[in-house]
Amino acid sequence: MRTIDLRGESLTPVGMLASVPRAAQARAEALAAAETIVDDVRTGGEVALRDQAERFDRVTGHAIRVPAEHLAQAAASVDPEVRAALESAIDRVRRGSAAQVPAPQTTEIGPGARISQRWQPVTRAGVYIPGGKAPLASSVVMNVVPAQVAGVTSIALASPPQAAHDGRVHPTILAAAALLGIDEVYAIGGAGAIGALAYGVPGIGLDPVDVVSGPGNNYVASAKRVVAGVVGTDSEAGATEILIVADESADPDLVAADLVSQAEHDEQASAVLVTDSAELAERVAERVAERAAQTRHAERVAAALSGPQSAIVLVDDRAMAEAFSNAYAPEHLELHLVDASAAAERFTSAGAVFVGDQTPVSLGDYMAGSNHVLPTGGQARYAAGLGAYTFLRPQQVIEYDHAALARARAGVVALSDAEVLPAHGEAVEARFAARSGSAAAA
Ligand code: HSO
Ligand code: ZN
Repeated sequence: MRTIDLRGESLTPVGMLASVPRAAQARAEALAAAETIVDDVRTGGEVALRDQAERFDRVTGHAIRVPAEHLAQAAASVDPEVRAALESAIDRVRRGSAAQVPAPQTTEIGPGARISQRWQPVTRAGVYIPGGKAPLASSVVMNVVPAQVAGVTSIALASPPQAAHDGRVHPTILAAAALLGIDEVYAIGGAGAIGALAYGVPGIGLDPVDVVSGPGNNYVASAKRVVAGVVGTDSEAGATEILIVADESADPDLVAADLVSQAEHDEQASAVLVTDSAELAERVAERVAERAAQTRHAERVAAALSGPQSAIVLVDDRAMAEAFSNAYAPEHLELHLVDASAAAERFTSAGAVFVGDQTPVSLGDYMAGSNHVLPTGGQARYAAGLGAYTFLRPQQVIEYDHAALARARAGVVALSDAEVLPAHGEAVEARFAARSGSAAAA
């Protein structure tokens, strides 16, 4: 991992970002390809899905709608320890997501004038679970549980058919779905799956959904951009990122372990340490090299850590570390600081914040009870991770009685006249006019 010394530099947020640029994504190309794939599914239905499965997943003749017995088999044969871990994760994420459903609230604007704020679940959700480098069964939990907690009653899940599993969805993904009570599962992968969920596939009984969520590669993220506007989508979860802010009190080995843990996902993953301690920087660099050499996915980790998107960044002080982190807006932020709990509130831009050295990101990936589908690429500046709110629509319900309307009457008429939209004012006046033949006139 290279070290960048920013000490003594007075950089703007843009300048800081330029020193550790995220891995470039060939976005235009992926967007064009995703557009074609989604369009083929929309117009070609099952035939297009089978063609894509053959081209991209090397699978033919498979069951696209996963039969109930495949789900039952997967649930029965999953390793008992994995099953117990999934059950525990489901319980923790369910409890962690409950706070994401706001209670309805009624505001009295005046006597007889009420506005109620309610949070309405969407009718139907579609979740996508990738099957690429690693079959992420935990992502099934992270997508489905918030939808269920939000109150969504119809949930469809799509995941690629796997050549290594007879064209079935990966068995651990099926087991997780079964444990969550999901019985509508489709063996469809990539951008085509996003199109299928958004537009539906009548030939196989797949009805369109209202919201599509879930992580995926560049093509999946691009497909979500293609269908945005037709359906709601969650924010983009691209290549994993970890940014650790540490001071001299930090344990270099724990910092190194956490950097390597997220580099394990992807050659494009970003692992960044920001510290004001030159000594810690040196020791972390040593420990990273040792751990990276020994780890199972050593090649992938080496690629991620040696890329321009990963670095150890030396800063002057805590204020500069905060400025860097807030500008970077990492997917995951870890604070290894002597006063981590108190400091956390100053780090305002991150998908999720992991406080103290006993709270590694990999805890959050599986068992913390938080969600691991988080905004990447700096989108944490404005976007949230996946949560129950992804599947909720805030709505206002307005109710006035006649006397309350009377008190707002003049205001409506004045503004409607000012906007030269007199029929607006007339609609209010109609409530106060004596009408021939009406009860009011009698
Ligand atoms: N760290 C990943 C999520 C994940 N890790 C799933 C393991 N399984 C993206 O935040
Ligand atoms: Zn992870």
